[in-house]
Amino acid sequence: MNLSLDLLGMRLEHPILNGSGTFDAIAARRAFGDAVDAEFPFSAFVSKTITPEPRAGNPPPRLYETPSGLINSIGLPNKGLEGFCAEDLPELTRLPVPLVVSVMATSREGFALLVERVGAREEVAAIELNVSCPNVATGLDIGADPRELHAVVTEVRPRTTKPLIVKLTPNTADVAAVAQAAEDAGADAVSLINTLRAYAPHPHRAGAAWLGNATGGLSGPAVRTVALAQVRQVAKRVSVPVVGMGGVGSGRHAADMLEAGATLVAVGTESFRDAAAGTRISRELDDLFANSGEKTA
Ligand code: RRO
Repeated sequence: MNLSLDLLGMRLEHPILNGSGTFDAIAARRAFGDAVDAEFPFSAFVSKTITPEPRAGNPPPRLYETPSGLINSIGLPNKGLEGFCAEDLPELTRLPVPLVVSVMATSREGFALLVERVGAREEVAAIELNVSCPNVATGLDIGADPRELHAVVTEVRPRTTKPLIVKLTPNTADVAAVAQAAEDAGADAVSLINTLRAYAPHPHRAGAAWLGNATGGLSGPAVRTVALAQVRQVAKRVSVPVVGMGGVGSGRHAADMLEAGATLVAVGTESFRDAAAGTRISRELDDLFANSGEKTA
């Protein structure tokens, strides 16, 4: 079967991408050499989220394993806009697939700066806006509030001609209303879900938190059915393409996302167990379609 598609100005060999922050392509190349580029697991690469200024990230511990899931509280460590453009962008440009850069800020101006600067680089095929954070001026979680999100996307939309993908948070009352606000303000696509807010109690100290930052985000198989419900809800509401993710670990899971209304599927936590999961899942999806005779069966 031919799973390739043209979407958001990108030629994609199959519908499987990585979820932002779950596959470090630069570290993989350092460890495995050019083999990583020769059989890259994803049809496009989404970078770890960057912010305007460098960040050290959260204090450890940063990970907690749950039954069928993983809580992370990484806290967005990154080199900042300048460091990313100078050091990481040249490395990521060598990848054999289109590059999507994920950005996050705590103000409309911060998002505007990132989008303008990143969007001006011809190596960048599309920009993902990670809105799972509060606006420091209004105190509202940008991705949890339709009006706040509408204002952010309206601010950044005129600053680039590159496709804008808005990465939605599941930690909101009405994810479809937030998705609708993103589309109304000019988003070209939405992606979901980011992680579900979660708390891990310390195993030995009563009342204490395990994670250095107390709370984190849950991902992995445990969130897959939540993700499917939200992808269905959003895909029914918006007409822009939906990138579905959350606990996808097999071709069958990817097919479930497509049936729920996604056009592309991202793999996240599964890549920690198997760095080649993207390749396996796209092959399994291919086999499923070949055997069923149609793409949506
Ligand atoms: O860096 C993180 O802790 C993090 C981010 Br930016 C995100 O969007 N989702 C997540 O689960 N962790």
